[in-house]
Amino acid sequence: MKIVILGGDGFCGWPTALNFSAKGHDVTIVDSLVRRRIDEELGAGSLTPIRSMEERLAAWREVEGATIGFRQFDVAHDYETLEACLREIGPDVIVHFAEQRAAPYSMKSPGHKRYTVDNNINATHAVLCAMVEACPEAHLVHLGTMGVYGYGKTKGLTVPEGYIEATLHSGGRSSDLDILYPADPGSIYHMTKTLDQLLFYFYAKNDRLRITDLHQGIVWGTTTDQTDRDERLINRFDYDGDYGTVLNRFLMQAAIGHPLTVHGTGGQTRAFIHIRDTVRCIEKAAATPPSRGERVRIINQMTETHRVRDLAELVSKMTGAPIETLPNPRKEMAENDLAVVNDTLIGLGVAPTKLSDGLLKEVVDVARRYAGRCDRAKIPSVSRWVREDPAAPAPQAALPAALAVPAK
Ligand code: NAD
Ligand code: USQ
Repeated sequence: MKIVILGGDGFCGWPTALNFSAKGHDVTIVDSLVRRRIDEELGAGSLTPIRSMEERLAAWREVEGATIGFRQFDVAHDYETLEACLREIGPDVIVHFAEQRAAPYSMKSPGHKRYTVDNNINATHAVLCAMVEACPEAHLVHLGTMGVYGYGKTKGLTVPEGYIEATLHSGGRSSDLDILYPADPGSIYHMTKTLDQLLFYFYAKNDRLRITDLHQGIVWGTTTDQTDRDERLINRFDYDGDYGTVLNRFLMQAAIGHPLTVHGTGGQTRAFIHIRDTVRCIEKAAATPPSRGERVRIINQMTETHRVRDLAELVSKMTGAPIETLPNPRKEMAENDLAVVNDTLIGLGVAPTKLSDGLLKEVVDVARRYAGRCDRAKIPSVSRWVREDPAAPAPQAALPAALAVPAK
């Protein structure tokens, strides 16, 4: 298949591109490399020494004998280039990772909130719009989030895959129908993913585009069979207070002798998936597109749920790292339960990688190898969901000009 990977320089995108290429597909990465500029803005790069895109692709050619194409442009704002690129390649599948994905980054300041909405909504809309013009038969596989469902308001229900049967009451009448599960985002970032869902709904209905939305849990781990093949193919490992996600942060903190940073009671329950299963699930989903005219297919891309404090205890028991309970910088339920349907992923033949499979130690080993690159000052999560003093001026965290929402 001809596959375009939007956001293919990122943590999930790079191993996905390598996996498709290793399976013999014709892969082109599109990325503006904006994440590398955000690393510079935050002064906190990947713990692992990721190479330039040129070096990555040259290493892959050497190791695998396969060529991956690369186009550098902004999917959200360079529409003509995007449409021309899709017209020229004529992809069978487009995998869309090209969004700002950190909840704390999206809450840092008015500039970061606006940047996240502008980038994510315009990127998704530009892709859909360009598909109608250039490749209406292609299958769009989008990386969404479990966070669209929200946490703590599921009232004991198991979270279904995207849709829920509802009975609506109005004007003394009632009607049964399947609706998108009510959205309940917990950050500006998560909110953009709920808005993406409506864009998908419209384009599937109006233009009969074939769309799969993968509601993915928190990804942990860092290596895959392909990234392991050469150090120049190494994947990103975020550990800082904005982009580092909870389990990888705990494993990295344990590796460098930093206390494990539990927010609040640690009673937050979240869904998780290992990066190797992310890559496998995307491969299977790409190969099984919905038909034209079918509703958006939604898959819960997660393999298990865990409570944050249980993860901290697990990592502490494994490594001896102490646990530190910190005031929660986020506005979220202190305690929540979470049960999730993931029948489609299992039905596609993905055998879930579990925390119990011994891979936690592998992440600690990777973190220990590159511990010298860690800047401990970047570990605390300093982005606040709510201003402590509403009368104080809004935070003016500087957004680099290269990321700023363009003036009209
Ligand atoms: P990442 O930040 O590592 O990668 C995103 C990539 O997209 C970066 O290389 C960035 O440069 C690129 N990009 C962003 N905006 C762009 C634009 N306008 N034009 C071109 N390129 C652009 O993030 P990731 O962890 O790989 O996440 C990828 C996707 O998966 C995101 O959409 C995210 O919401 C979703 N997701 C990630 C996780 C996780 O735990 N990492 C969990 C659930 C869902
Ligand atoms: N947390 C801690 N300590 C930390 C970091 C986080 O206790 O050091 C807590 C947070 O307060 C939160 C939970 O851990 O309750 C998860 O935080 P996270 O940063 O690991 O995950 P989140 O912000 O939800 O975002 C990540 C990805 C995002 C993806 C989402 C999937 O960055 O792209 O969409 O996971 S999900 O959580 O299922 O919505």
